[in-house]
Amino acid sequence: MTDDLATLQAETEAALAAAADLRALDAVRVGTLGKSGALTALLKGLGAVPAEQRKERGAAVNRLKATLEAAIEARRVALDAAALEARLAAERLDVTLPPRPFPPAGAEQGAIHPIARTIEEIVAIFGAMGFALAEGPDIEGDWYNFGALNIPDHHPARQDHDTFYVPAGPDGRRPVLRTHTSPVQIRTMLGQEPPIRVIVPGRTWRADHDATHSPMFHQVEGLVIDRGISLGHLKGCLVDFLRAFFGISDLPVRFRASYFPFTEPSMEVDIGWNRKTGELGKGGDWLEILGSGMVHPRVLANCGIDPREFQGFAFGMGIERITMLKHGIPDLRPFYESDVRWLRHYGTSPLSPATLAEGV
Ligand code: 2NL
Repeated sequence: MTDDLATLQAETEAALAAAADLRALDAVRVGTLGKSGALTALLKGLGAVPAEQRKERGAAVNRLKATLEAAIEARRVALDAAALEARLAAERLDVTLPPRPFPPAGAEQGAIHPIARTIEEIVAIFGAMGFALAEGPDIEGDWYNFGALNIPDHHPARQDHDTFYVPAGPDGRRPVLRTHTSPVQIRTMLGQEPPIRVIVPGRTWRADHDATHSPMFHQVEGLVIDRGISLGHLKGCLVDFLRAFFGISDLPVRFRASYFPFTEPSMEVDIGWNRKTGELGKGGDWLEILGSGMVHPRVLANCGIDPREFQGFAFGMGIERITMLKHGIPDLRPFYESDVRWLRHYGTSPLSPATLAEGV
């Protein structure tokens, strides 16, 4: 190797050894192999070498090029490894540290509102049975809230006295604040093919206001549609739900014939309790807890489902009511008053989500 090549090799190797990081390395690479690099200049100069020396000189320059390329790559691998080592050392986690205090020092612990908690519990129970969560708008069209559900035009629930209407728009239709969550099931049936299994919690509205009624309250409804669905499925599903929700494995449950325009047959569902003490599960008295039935064939047809092929059951209950029963809450009004003493007392920790592991 001629002196100039040996010098370039020695200088470049010294520069590589001195390059402390990937940026410095790149500067060496550009200075050697880049457009105006030292080695590139040697390659460009080959044309000026006398013909008889050109072959040998060309081979020597190209050997040096390969050598330097390999040296640069080796340095890059070494610097990469060193950078990773440094990151691993700097970002080391001590998994033996105790958890940070929650809430942080000086902050107040928040709590999950009992209504939200009951919804989480219901969704956990029905979720384990294969139901999907469905939600929809508070402001509904008249047909979704009443018509599709086989509720006749003259029905009291449709009267201005019982229901909140929004002033009519340019099309003359009056939107309604949904009086139940059923319009979400109507939308579900219109939007997807059976089989359908949905659980539908949400805010609902009725023009009622006294010690046991609020104009805004919460409901949860459920809907199952498939081939061959029977009252047996309805009963098994609701008995399992009530026993899981109230945490009483032998809770007595009674089905009693009733009437709803959207189900046929219809049944109220009662649970056993002691009227005097309020204790659930024993005592020989019955307490109405929810409404249910087989989806009326006209409701299925309204949603484009052939009632000769598909059957279903549905149910609905008031969330405030079952929450008050489960936790012995005596008064409805504090649910909406945001009194932190009440919330602290009846709220649950945000760090203990509802699961079925030890009962919800
Ligand atoms: C109650 C009773 C009920 C339903 C709700 C329903 C929904 C569709 C079709 C058929 Cl889309 N039924 N929902 C059925 C029976 C009873 O609620 O007492 N709620 C508080």
